[in-house]
Amino acid sequence: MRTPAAAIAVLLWCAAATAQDEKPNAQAIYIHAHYTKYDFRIPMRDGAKLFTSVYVPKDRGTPYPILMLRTPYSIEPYGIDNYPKKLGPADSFAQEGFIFAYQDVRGRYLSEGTFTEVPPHKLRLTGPRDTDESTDTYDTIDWLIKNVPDNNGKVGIWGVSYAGFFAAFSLIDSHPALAAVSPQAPMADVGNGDDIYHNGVFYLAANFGFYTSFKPRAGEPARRRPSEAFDYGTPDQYDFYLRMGPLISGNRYLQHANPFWEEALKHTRYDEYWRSRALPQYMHGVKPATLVVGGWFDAEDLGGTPKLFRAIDQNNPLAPDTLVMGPWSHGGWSRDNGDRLGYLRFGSKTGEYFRDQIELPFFVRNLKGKGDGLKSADGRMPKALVFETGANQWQRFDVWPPRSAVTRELYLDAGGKLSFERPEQAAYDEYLSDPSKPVPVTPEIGPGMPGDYMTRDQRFASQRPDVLVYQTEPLDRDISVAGPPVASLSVSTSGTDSDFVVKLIDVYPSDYPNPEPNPANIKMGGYQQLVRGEPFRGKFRNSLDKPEPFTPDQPAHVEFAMPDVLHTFRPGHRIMVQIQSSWFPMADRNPQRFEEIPFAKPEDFQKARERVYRGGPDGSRLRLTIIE
Ligand code: PG9
Repeated sequence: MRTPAAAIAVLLWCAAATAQDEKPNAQAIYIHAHYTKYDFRIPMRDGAKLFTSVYVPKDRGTPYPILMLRTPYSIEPYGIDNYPKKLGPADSFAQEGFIFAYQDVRGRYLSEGTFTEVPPHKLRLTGPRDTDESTDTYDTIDWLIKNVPDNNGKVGIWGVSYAGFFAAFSLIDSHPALAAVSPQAPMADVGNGDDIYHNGVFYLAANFGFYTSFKPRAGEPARRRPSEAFDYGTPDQYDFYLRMGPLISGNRYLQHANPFWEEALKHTRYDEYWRSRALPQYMHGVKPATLVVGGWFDAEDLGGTPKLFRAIDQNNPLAPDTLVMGPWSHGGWSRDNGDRLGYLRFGSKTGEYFRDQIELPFFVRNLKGKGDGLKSADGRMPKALVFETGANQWQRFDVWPPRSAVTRELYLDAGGKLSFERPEQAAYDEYLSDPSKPVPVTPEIGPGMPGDYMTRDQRFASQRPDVLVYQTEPLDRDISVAGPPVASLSVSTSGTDSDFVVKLIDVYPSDYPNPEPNPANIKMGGYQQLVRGEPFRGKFRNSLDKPEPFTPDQPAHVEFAMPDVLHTFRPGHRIMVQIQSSWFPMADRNPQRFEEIPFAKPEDFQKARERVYRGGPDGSRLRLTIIE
């Protein structure tokens, strides 16, 4: 972009910012020098006005596309003289040049109307003034292209997490000017697989922490007040949640903080309340190019990301769509180098690669008609641009999961063995699951769901008597698993309900080198890296909407798909499976009695003897799609 002669204004702004102790970095200085900010109250079809800040390049006369973010988390900084330190999804976007529009969604901060948590899509509007997030997006785009001077008539939308949900929403009955959308870690199915429930299991630590700080607005539109972090009164969240007891006891902190907490506790089944909030079902007639982005180690919104992509891909064969999955935690691709996470090293700066080689070219191609976008040298568009963990390399596939993947079954066997040969001998292994001593997520004292727990060493769990462990011999060749691993279990419980958590683990050889430097003194020899783990609430084994008790000690079939992976188990490594009945305090505890769990009484939580059957035609196994 051309440098404008606004140096004095920028210097004054820098001086003011410095006086307020905000140190403007080079990017902030660039933004202030090259963009002018305008605030608009954009009218929706029902008259509600949504507050929108628009940053317009100063070199007037050149048409630019509009790149928009819609968020419930505030579009700070407010005020036309206050500029953010970043515009767009990554620093390079401001230099490339776009008109950036940021909007507080309906009912949040300076926007009028009423906010509904994870607002459902209305299949039928009651009249021309009825609205949902799809109409709000449509009305906003319509207004922007008609009122912001020098736009080129094309609009793109991106967003991570909650904003990713709003980005995905924009694909429903989209405005014709909407040309490119990137839902990133979109909360595409919060009732199953994303933030709130996973197969009927409530993600306690994720939600509790969130709702203590994310609260509805008290009245009229207002700026964000500084939020106070919840004081757990202890660094030990395992202990905090154990002492809190049944979920209903959380009401003493949350009842009047956020009604969504109470809604979540009321809707323990995957009922209409959750179904109506799941976006994949509405992905018909998608016209914009889409880039669906997620992190293999995203503790919050991994489940919905591939589901949303699959729905877009299957229902819209002509819409250009690509899935990007990298070795990232929640939103890590938007801020981190991406060369490491926890104790894992990925051999390259995967975050930078995504921002520079994938995200920017995607929007530049689809909004400016410049460059080749994501096309490779041979002119092919990838369906999936996916980082292969274990082998640490990017892969491009023209279908996801890749065409060459074949289904193989990995069977649990006697003596803690795991094998691709089906064992003839039928038997079982058992453990005692005690809700008063649930299996923790990590061995450390700290948060209930650390952001990188999905990369963590599981050796602490192998040592527990209430965790079953099965592993292969050291591998003599690469085994690359692509797509969703499926747990197919034959189990019984002495109670009438139980959870079953299945973890797929990569066991490193005992001579695996430690990282350098190694301040945490981590021992990588024998590291048991969590590749994928997912819990399942047994009473939902036949339907997530119709719970059924177990008959005590009678074997029952429990089958569920875990979120996708692309992971290569290297020669010398072993594949391990762990099975346990709690994963606390990330997952709420099951009293192991058939009942409405949030409202259980403390004395309802009882020990249960869990059996996992192996061998013979019905023995427990993992179904994997393996690239051959
Ligand atoms: N994924 C986040 C979240 C939403 C709702 C409940 C809990 C977490 C988020 O937007 O950050």
